[in-house]
Amino acid sequence: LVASMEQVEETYIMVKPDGVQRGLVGEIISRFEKKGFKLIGLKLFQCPQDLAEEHYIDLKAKSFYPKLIDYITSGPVVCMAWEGIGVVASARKLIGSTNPLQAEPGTIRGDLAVQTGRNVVHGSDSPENGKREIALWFGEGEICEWTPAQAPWLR
Ligand code: 3AN
Repeated sequence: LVASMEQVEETYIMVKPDGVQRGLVGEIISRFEKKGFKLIGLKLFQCPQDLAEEHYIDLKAKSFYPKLIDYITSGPVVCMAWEGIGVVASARKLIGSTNPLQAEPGTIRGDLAVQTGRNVVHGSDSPENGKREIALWFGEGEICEWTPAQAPWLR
């Protein structure tokens, strides 16, 4: 576990329709930027039914699955790919528990949400799922691998 925390990973983070409609997009992006992760993909996107079903395929048997699909397709989402050392687990910590009432203050859900069915943000739960979800939500050419410039224009 310690070794995996030192790996450069990629995670899929998504502001859900409630987060977009409540004007929380900037605030949520900000949490990951300030932590020091690198943004490598970003778009506003209306999720089609089939993509929602594929994304949540592991939850297909759950009673709340139809509601979950309705929720995630109810309006545009903001799709993000973030890269960094241990970014998958760290992003989950920044996001907080699935049930916002149990999420610690200081986390995104702890600070900004009340209900599990409206928990404003998604984050991949493993490096494997990070890769899978980025490939699912982003097309070829939408992920930008970049290195910070030396910024000579500041001197
Ligand atoms: P997390 O998003 O914290 O990884 P998961 O993967 O267990 O949580 O669940 C995926 C999504 O399914 C949650 N973000 C939430 O929107 C929804 N969900 C999970 N549990 C419930 C539940 N008991 N009732 C309604 N929706 C749920």
